Amino acid sequence: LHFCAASLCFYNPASLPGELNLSLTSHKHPTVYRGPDGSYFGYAVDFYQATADSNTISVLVGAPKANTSQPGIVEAGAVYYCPWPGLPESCRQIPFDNSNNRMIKVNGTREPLEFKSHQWFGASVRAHRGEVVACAPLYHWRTVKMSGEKDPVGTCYVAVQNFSAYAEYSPCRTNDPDPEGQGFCQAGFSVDFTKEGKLVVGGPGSFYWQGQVMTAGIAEILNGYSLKAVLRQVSGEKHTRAAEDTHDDSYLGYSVAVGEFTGDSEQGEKCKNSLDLRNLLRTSVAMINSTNMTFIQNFTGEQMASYFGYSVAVTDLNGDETDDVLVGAPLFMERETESKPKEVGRVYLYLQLAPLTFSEPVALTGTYTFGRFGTAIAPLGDVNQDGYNGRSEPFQVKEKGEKKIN
Ligand SMILES: *[C@@H]1O[C@H](CO)[C@@H](O)[C@H](O)[C@H]1NC(C)=O
Ligand SMILES: *[C@@H]1O[C@H](CO)[C@@H](O)[C@H](O)[C@H]1NC(C)=O
Ligand SMILES: *[C@@H]1O[C@H](CO)[C@@H](O)[C@H](O)[C@H]1NC(C)=O
Ligand SMILES: *[C@@H]1O[C@H](CO)[C@@H](O)[C@H](O)[C@H]1NC(C)=O
Ligand SMILES: *[C@@H]1O[C@H](CO)[C@@H](O)[C@H](O)[C@H]1NC(C)=O
Ligand SMILES: *[C@@H]1O[C@H](CO)[C@@H](O)[C@H](O)[C@H]1NC(C)=O
Ligand SMILES: [Ca+2]
Repeated sequence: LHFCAASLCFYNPASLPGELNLSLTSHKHPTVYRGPDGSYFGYAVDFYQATADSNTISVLVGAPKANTSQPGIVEAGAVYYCPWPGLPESCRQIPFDNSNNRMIKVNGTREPLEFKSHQWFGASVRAHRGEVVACAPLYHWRTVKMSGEKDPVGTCYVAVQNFSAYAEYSPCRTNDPDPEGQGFCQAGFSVDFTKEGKLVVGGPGSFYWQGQVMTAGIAEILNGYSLKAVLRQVSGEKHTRAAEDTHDDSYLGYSVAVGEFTGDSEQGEKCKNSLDLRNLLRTSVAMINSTNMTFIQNFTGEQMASYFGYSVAVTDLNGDETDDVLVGAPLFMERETESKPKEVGRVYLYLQLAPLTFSEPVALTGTYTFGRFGTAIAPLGDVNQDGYNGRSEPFQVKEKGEKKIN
């Protein structure tokens, strides 16, 4: 398997609904995939390989406003499987969930237990070997209260063994409703896999928007899974806890990325913590120990309201087999002397020099005013299987409604 240059660009789904332009060899002959108009096809994308030795790669495309075959549900959102190379109409919806809203009997009357319409399924999607996770951060459920409130807890679905089994994982659908609990969690706003294949789910709305990060094993999610188990504690699940209210509005879990930073096989996660109310001038990204979900260290932005941490990515950029960290700040303003500040966006690169020791950040600044450089960063991974995660610029940046991987 060999790809020459790798370059991915797709247009902002809002400006060009329903079309994804993918080019893995050159800009001249891109593969174009098309989804339904208005479905936000292309909102999330990942590459998928059924098994490590499989010689085909396909593309998974999230379309969070797509209609599905789920009875009575409007715009649930979907994830499409697109063979690559493939024709524009070759993408098919992956049947993560074919069912209607579950119902519950409350005080003698049947009521919906959950609300899947407009849930934004496919807003996040990630693949790891033959396993795929996709989430619906705006999935609501009725809560445990008699009064029947609707809380946007969010939910995720996993597919294993090349889409032969599926299970739901909704870590915030718990007995702890309302904004002060996990009711506004929006689990799956961001999601990733650890290298061992554990799931890492970000829920930025828990605990008055302090946010929360959960991890759970795929095997544990599948083991004993039942549609009837609405409130379910997955064994071995770990999560960060509520902190003092000075941490409200931190949005921990707005974005997550996983890497190895301790020199052994342990992994730490990087999670956004965009605004810390103790000090409104500070924005930061927190590194969390995935073994016991405690904070290890924080990376701090240089500019207030630059949205430092809007996106994070972890990959080995310099080929020394240690994970490095990229942090996006898409609203970063460049201040040139005697001119108005220009909002250009910035991406910071931290090279890991030794376990948990990082270089001073190298800043890459956007070139277009209002280009929001750094909105999305994704390591392309070893798509050409040459042992490097890209060579010169193996990250994806968004600028002027276009995404590129070089
Ligand atoms: C989904 O279906 C509804 C009603 O059937 C329609 O109004 C809406 O435009 C459709 N949305 C998309 C993205 O196709
Ligand atoms: C349950 O139903 C009874 C009789 O219809 C009613 O009096 C009671 O208020 C209801 N309880 C709740 C919590 O809605
Ligand atoms: C994996 O699933 C896809 C989509 O259903 C299918 O096209 C492909 O042939 C399957 N691959 C293997 C190795 O089973
Ligand atoms: C992460 O947590 C585990 C379990 O408590 C601990 O053994 C390990 O030293 C921690 N790692 C760091 C870098 O704090
Ligand atoms: C997590 O691990 C760190 C480092 O070993 C330790 O200091 C801390 O107390 C642990 N926290 C919990 C909640 O176990
Ligand atoms: C990092 O930020 C988190 C969340 O704001 C905070 O709880 C933690 O104490 C900070 N850790 C360090 C080492 O500064
Ligand atoms: Ca490195």
